[in-house]
Amino acid sequence: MTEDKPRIGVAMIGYAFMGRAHSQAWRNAHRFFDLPLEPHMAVLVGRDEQRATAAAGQLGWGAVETDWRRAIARDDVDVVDICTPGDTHAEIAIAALEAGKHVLVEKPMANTVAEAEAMAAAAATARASGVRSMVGFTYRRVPAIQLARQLIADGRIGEVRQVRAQYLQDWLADADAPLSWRLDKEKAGSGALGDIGAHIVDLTQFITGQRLTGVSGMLDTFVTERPVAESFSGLHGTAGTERGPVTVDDAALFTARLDSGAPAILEATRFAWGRKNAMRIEVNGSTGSIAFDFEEMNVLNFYDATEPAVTSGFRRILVTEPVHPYIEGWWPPGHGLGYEHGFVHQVVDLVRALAADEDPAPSFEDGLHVQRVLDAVERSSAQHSTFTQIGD
Ligand code: SOE
Repeated sequence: MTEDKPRIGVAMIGYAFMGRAHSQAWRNAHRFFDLPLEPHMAVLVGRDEQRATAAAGQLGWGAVETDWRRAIARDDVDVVDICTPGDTHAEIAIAALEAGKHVLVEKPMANTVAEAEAMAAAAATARASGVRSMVGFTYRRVPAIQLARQLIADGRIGEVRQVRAQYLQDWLADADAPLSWRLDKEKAGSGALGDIGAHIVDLTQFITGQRLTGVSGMLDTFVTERPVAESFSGLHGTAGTERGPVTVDDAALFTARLDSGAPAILEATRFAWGRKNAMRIEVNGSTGSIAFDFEEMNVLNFYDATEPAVTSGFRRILVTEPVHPYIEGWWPPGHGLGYEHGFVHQVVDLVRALAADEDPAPSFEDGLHVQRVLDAVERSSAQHSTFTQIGD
């Protein structure tokens, strides 16, 4: 412990892919940024004591609990970090808030609008007592995304005319890739729509400063049953001989309108062979465009239509200068950041907000709106609301 820094105790629930990403953030944030409080990784929660104990040792947690209820009751826990599948988010978050613990919950915030509404209500009640809450949309904390938001807010592309956002992965494009909780509606709430579509809904709103007000969607499931996994590492499992049903969407495509009436088109799929984590957003304005692709996450492409034709073109901004958000904590220009740094920046912003007794963003209200968008896409797809058959 740093002598003059008070501690903030953390309990993390769940220790798979997101648990690993969050753990390195809790370990590193105060070592790379000047924080008013020093995170203390008090306890990791996992149902299997032996496996959780091994994970705690590897990831740097001080203790293990097999029941999250005991973890949120501990006096050395101030923040509860929920890294479990979506079907547990509401129960754990509401109990933690009611126990006076700040809450960070992974995206999507919940599996249903009703759960998200209950979480937002609990957050509003807890806020009155200074207990804060935040949703883990980490891509907001990529320096290039922060720069995109700033350029738009500063009017550098004029009035927002159109948005196109994609989140393309291919880890399920192999029909024999085994089942995981992300393919089970009971556990995950939805498939590509909530798992990665939630990110581009949040980012479209974050970058433009506008909310989605209406959608028209299409959901498809290409592979309806898969092998049951015998074991897992990250997103990839080892197929067994049994097979089971896929109960979620494989691809989500939808159009939307923003507050201003501007149209947007969004697409989320885990079947895009060759695209590994291509989270892309392009905003076209009246005097320019910005374009971002997470597979080149240190770069923002900026087109200024007011430039003289002789020098016009997309400018490739390497967002690694000390003047850019968060870079002050890291490396010299051009050295670049990775996927894990968004999680560190999330801890930095959360700890600074808690120390200042301020609400971190995105809030549970923001998470509830994203949930409402996801639900509207599902309802629109089910109703074929604007799908017009083309007669022959
Ligand atoms: C799987 O699609 C996944 O791990 C998402 O669940 C994460 O939110 C995203 O950051 C990476 O891909």
